Order: sequence, then structure tokens, then C-alpha cells
Amino acid sequence: MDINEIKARAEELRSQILYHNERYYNEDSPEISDYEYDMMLRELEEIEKENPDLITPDSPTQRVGGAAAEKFSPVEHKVPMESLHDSFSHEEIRDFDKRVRESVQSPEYAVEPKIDGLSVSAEYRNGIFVRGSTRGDGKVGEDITDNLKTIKSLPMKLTRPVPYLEVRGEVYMSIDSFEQLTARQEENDEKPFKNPRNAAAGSLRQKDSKITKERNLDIFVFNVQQIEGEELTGHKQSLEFLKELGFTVLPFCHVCKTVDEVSEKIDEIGNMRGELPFQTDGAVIKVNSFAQREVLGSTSKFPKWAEAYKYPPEEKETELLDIEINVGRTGVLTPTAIFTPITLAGTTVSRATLHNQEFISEKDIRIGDTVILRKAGEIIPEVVSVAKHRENSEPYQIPRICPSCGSPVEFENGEAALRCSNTECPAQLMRHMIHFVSRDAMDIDGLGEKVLHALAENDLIHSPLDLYRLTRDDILSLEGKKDKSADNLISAIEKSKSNDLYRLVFGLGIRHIGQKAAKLLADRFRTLDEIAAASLEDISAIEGFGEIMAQSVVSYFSLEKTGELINEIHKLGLNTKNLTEKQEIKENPFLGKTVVITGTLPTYKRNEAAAIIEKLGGKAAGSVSKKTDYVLAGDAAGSKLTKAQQLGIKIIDEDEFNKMISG
Ligand code: 0OX
Repeated sequence: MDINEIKARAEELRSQILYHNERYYNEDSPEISDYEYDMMLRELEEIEKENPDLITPDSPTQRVGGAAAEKFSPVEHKVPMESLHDSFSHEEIRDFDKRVRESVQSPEYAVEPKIDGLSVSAEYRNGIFVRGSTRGDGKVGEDITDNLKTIKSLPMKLTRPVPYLEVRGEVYMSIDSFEQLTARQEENDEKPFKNPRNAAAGSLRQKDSKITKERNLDIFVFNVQQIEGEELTGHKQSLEFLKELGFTVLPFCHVCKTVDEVSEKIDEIGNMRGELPFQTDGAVIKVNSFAQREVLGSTSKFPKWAEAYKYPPEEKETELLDIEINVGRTGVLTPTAIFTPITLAGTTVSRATLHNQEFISEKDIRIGDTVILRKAGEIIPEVVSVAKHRENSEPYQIPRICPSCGSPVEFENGEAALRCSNTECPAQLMRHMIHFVSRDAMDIDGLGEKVLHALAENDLIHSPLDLYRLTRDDILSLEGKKDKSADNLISAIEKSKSNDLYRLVFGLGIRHIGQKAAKLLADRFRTLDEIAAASLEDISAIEGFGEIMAQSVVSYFSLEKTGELINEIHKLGLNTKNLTEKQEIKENPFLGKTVVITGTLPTYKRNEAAAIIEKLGGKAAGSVSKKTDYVLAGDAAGSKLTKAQQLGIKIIDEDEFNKMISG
């Protein structure tokens, strides 16, 4: 790869990792496995190691972990809750051992499973639990005392009144509890969590600890962070001490003298993983002696006396029984593999997405094949490859006819996806409605897939807006709907009319517009009508908006059908205004001004300068017009600068820009 390709790859990895961070940390809804995430992060770290000038301050490699969220009050960790450096091979464990032996003699290692949960701290005074907090970024976490009190395996009173003790442990949800929770959520038409870890995270971050209690969380305690009145000398000894005090400690911890023994124990734990009642994503290797840990110390991010070993995803063979084709919200046909159920990483799986025709053809996946599946310690299974074709099997082609409406399907603009050409396709409409009512969109309680299907089958709805025309009697006509649930549904639908604008914009299902982009549109234009009237230039100028996204918004709002839809939205009385007050911005030279940035600036990237302007209440626009207040020009500024000069617009360089923002 030449340097430009490397740079582009680093940028791509960075933006993908940031996207997946948001799904993982803030939405508890990851789209990829931890293993895939780790691999991306590692590739980026390697690129940055070899090309340090490509490191950006916002690179995900520069962060220590999930930042403390704002919902709970902050708790400062007197002893930092450090994270672990990851290894993916025995070779790397040997390197770790070599590094350790450079500083200490004859180290003993404790090898234990790495529980896939959330690290927390629990503090005790005179043997009584007084405070619990999340790890946060390792220095500051969130106060989750009430939520930790709901965990039965965490003692509220220790067997001895130790004057002060802070322990660290991993809160997790057992596979059993996770499966029960998923079943309950599906029953109630709620979106289930993707895996036990996310379920544990979502449950621990609840403001209402009654919900946390229902989720049945557990904890394994594995470290003494601080203690008064007791001398501890090693890890194994401290686990025994913790057990005596009434804690549930990690179920296995083997002390090893050699690195070969460490590798053996890592494999032993690895072989056990499938049978354990909780999820593990690796093993942790720790120097046992606390005195030796002191000598080894820490880097800026990790202790030098510990290392995580991440197992490669578990793989298993099964038979591909069929390929099911589903039609998505935008008409895309998605093939799903249906296979003989198998147990993978602790849960039973029988389906996996096959993405598109390209994926199927590249791997030459055929019905009847023996395929290799993996689950990367997660709940989302994937087909890795074909182990064996069935005799006389044929390459699989997705039918070129929509399975829902029989219309022809086409590849669109060189995309890998096949799309149904019928915009009125019932399957598309259904997926569109499911999206419209979903948690991130209009968030209508009690309106899940089952009810929507029943309403559609009874001809009561054909589009999302039909929901606002439903009567109590319509709902009562559905099987199993009683007075109370009909009233609840009607009031939930009514309530959604006053949702904030971004929910409606996201719910419209504009291609390439996720919730974040919908928020940006709502923040920038404030009303639905303003968004609909916005030009391509204005939309493209929003920080965080790419060309494809902006084009998609303009195309969507230029459709006659959309115009009719907006009229209906107004008639039905849905809120179309941004209800979130714009933050008061202090008086400054950019407040309310339109700025065009052109050319290469000495230190800022164009989008960085645009972000500063937007933050100060200005607008960064794409082209120069009479409405432009300033042009911020860098090197090789072309026609925009010329036009600005012709129009007599004030031109500033980066120095002046800096003075204006600071002054
Ligand atoms: C786990 C686990 C996590 C102590 C110092 C750095 C990491 N998830 O099971 N962390 C640690 O150790 C800390 N041990 C574990 N077993």
C-alpha cells in the first residue's frame, strides 16, 4: 500500500471504530462481534505505530475505554481501574513473559477466565457495602450503588468488619438469564439485547433499579483495589481472602510457574468455555506476587503485570437446510441461512445472515452444504466458509422476483444488494412500519411486529401514518386485545405525536439517514418544512454529513409522494419542530454568521474548522454567495476565493480565524 492508501485505510478504520463504539457503549446494540472490533482496532494501532504522523487526537486508539456517561453522579477512582492489553496468540503471551522476566525473577502467574461483563468497584466500610461504581474511563466512573444492591451474589455485609475495602469485579448476565430475558422481550415485542454483555450493560445503567433487579445480574469479584487493616501479598491469596469475606470470586484461578504451563491453562479454559453458564471472551494472565507487580508498574494505559488472551471465535460445522429471503425497509432482499441448530458459545443458533448475492457467490454457499459457523463470543452467528458441498448441488442464486409481491428485483447502481422495484411492496411497507414505531424512531410502546402484522392483515394500516387514524374499536377488533390494552395503545400512539423532530425524521426511513444524522438535520434546520426545503449545499455543509447522505435527503424530499406525506403529517397533528432548545451561545464574531472554508488550512482540517464555527453558532456553508459573511481561505484556494473577492466578502486566514475564536 502506498502512503495515501494507508492514510485512507486508517481513516476508514477510525470512522468504523467510532461508529461501532457508539453502537456498543451508548446504544448497547453492537452490530459486529468483539473479535472483529478488536481486529480493526489492532490494525489501526499497527498502522499508527508504523506511521506516527497519522495519529489524530480523536483516534480511538488514544482513548482508554468507555467514557463516563452523564446519567449518574461521578465517582473518582482513587486506585485507577486499569484495562488489559490484549493478546491473540500464544506467541504474544511468550513476549509478555519475556518482558516480565526482564524486570522480575521467577514470576508466578495466575491464569483465570476473562468474564465478558462490566467491571465495577464496590466499597465497604466496617464490612457494610457503601458505594458501587462503574469503571467509566478508569479514572472516573458512575455511581450505581442502588443498582449493585440488587445483585444477590454481591454481599451487603461482609463476614468480618474490615475497616475499609474496595474490590473490583465483573458484573455479568448468565446465559440462562439472558435467554429468559430475550424470551420475555420478544413476547412483549421489545427489541432484545444482542448478547449477555450488552444486556448486563443496559441493565446496570438503568435509572430505575427495579428493572436492574428483574434482570438477575451476577458478579465475580477478582481484585482488592484498596484495603485497611489487612496485609495481602498475592493474587491467589487475595481471592481466598475475598471468598472468606463472602464474595463470589472467579471460579478458576491456576497458579503457574512457566509460560508453557500458562499456555496449557489458557487452552484448558478455552476448551471449557462452551460449557460454562456465563460468557467469557478470553483468559487473564496476572503476575501473582504484589511485590513483583509494584516493580513492574504500568504503562499509560495498562498494568505491565497482566495480559488478556482473547480466544479466536469458536467454529462449528452444521448443515445448511435452506436460504430464506426477506425484504427490508428499503426493498433490499436479504438472504438468511437456516441450518440444523447447534450450540455455539453457549447459545443455540439456527439462522445467520448471508448478506447478499456477492457473499453467497464468493463463498459458493449452496443449499445442503456443510458450512462452518462461528460466533466470535457474541450472539450474531456468521457463515465462515463451506466445508463440503452436497452431492449434485448447484450454485445458489437469489431469485430475481420479490418473495413478497412478485415484482422484479434489480441490482441498483452497482450495489451488491438486490432491491424490489415495487415501492408499494407489502413486505417493504411492513418493515418500514416496524422501523417507524421502533425505540430509536417514534418509540411507540406496545406496537411491535406482532401487533403491526395483525393490524395489516386486518387491512387497518397500509402506511405508518395510518396508525394515527386507528380507533379504539379498530384495535379491539384484533384477537386478544382487551379494553385496557386498546386504551394503552391509543394513548401511546397519541403520545408519539409530540415526539421531538429527530424521531420523526429518523422514522421516515430516508436511506443512509440514521438517528445521528436525523438529529443533525433537526438541529440544523429546526423544522420538518425547513429540512424539506434545504438545498444540497446547505445539507452537505453539516459537519458529519457525507455527499451520499446529503444527496439522499434531497432526493427523498423532492419526491411528490414525500410532499403529500408532509401535508398528512401536518394534518394529523404530529410535531414537526425541534423541541430541544438551542443552547445559548455567548456573543462571538461567528454567532449567526455564514462562513465558507476553502483551500488547505495550515493546521485545521476543513471539517474541524467547520465544527468550531457551528459550535460558536455560525454556519459553515459550501458555496460563496451574497449571504456569506466570511471566507476562511487556506493554500490553493480557487474559485471560491475569487468569487468572494468579486463580491467584496471579508476574507480571513487561519491566524485571524484563531484570533476571532479566542477573542
Ligand atoms: C475479567 C477480568 C477483568 C486487574 C488489573 C487490570 C485488569 N473480565 O474477568 N480484569 C481483570 O483484572 C484487572 N481480571 C479479570 N479476570
